[in-house]
Amino acid sequence: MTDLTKTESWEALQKHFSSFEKTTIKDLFKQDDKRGTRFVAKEAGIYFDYSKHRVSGETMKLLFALAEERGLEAHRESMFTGNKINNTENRSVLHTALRAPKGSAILADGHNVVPEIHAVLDKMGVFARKVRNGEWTGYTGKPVKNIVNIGIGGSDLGPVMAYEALKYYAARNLTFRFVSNVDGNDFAEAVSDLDPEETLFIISSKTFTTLETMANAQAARAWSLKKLGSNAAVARHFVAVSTNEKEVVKFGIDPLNIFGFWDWVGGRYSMTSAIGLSTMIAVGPDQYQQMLDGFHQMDEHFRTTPLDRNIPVIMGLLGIWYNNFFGAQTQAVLPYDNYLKRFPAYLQQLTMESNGKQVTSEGEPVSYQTGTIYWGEPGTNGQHSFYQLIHQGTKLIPCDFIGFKETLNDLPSQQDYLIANMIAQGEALAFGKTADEVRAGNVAEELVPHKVFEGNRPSSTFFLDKLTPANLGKLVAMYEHSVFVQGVIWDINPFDQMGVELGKVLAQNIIPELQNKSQPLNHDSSTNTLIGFYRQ
Ligand code: G6Q
Repeated sequence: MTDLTKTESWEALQKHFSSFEKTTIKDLFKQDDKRGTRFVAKEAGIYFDYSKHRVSGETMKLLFALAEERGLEAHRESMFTGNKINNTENRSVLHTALRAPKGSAILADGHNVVPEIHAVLDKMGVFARKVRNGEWTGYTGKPVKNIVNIGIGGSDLGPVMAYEALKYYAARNLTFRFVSNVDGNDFAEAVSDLDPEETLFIISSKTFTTLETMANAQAARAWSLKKLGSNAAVARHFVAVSTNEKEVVKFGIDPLNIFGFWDWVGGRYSMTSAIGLSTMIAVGPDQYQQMLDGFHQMDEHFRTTPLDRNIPVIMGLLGIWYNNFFGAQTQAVLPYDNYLKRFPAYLQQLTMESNGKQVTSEGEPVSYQTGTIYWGEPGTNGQHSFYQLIHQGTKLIPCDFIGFKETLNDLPSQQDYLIANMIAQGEALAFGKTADEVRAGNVAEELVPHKVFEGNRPSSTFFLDKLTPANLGKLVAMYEHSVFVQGVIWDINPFDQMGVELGKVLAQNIIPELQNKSQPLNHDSSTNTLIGFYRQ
């Protein structure tokens, strides 16, 4: 692919940027009093207001031209039709097939994957129903009441986020816990008040070799068997979500209780695979299906809607505009819904593991910035901590506000306070408060500069009806596809994660050095000293 910075549309954007850079959001609203209704996309049940961005109609036109020049539409089709776009691992990327309706046909290596996806979904459904209605009993005959998902990274963040997001819809007679960290304290706290007779472990690991997950699975097995006695209990208290049947069976899990998936599902794209088993048990197969339908609706929107109304495309391109032209380093995600408290953490992996890449798909060093840093917390909590820097600091931080018109719990006045705050933040960031406006409030002159808000700080607002399983699916898919859009523009592979490997390998070297104090150390002087400190 042509170097991004040498493309015609990039050069046009650069030229446009130098004349446009100083235009403020206030100017843009003055120039066009309909901006607040024109820079809006209403698609797939999402109201997406991007009017408070530092873009004109011309900017958007040039950004869409960039997407076209980089072949976004063809790449998108390649992903949806199972081409091996994960070139470094020679794999298709078919998380969108996981939510395709029964009866559709999507080929990977010439083979329709949809029937096997639905076979796993049906199997998950049967199992989830048994657990939910108390039919799935433990080794001593007691119904299972506690579900502990053990997994890490992509085998943890989606399940935790979805459980928290959909807690309102979850079976309240069941307890859900999530263990990920190799720090034994994570496991110990998760099970401290649980009874092994009533506890089911879901060992979620695509590879079934991940150090953290295997260590926690062994701890869970020892904890269970201490009370239950017999190895035969494992089959009633452990199920696995994995692609590695051989290792699962070695662990002692009944092959009938393996929920499989495929190598064309990347870890951080796996929450709609069998990795979602804990979510399905929590909300039930019907509501889980509604979540999948929401994902699919967004997939279809992304696949078929023209670029200029396509929400993930617009989001991805705005990200490029700030990252590569304004030099913004980070992007805040600020859900105004407490159920979405783990959503920013989930997005951190999705966005940063995908697009934190320093070479192009062909292995050439990139000559431009890639992967924006994503971070955030639910509003209004963040307003009382880090929003200060977003409003009056020296950094440009585009924000995503996410809100719902209806609240799930019946406290309507609090819902008004919540949404008023979300809307007010976008307004304050964009328009600020001038020195004259501050003075009009009879402020002592020496305090005026401290109370000025320069404004011109961009934000998107996403408004949905309410936090349903379907709407959660749409939101996740929307970010997945915006990550893809950016990967195409930057010509990087968002679907591998070589960067997490080195630390894992080095840790394997250090483990025996910690356990055997006489083993000589051949690291650098800092690493040697740290190991020595621990050994003492
Ligand atoms: C995600 C990454 C990574 C992965 C974990 C867990 O895209 O590949 O976060 O999900 O390392 O891997 P396993 O599921 O194989 O245990």
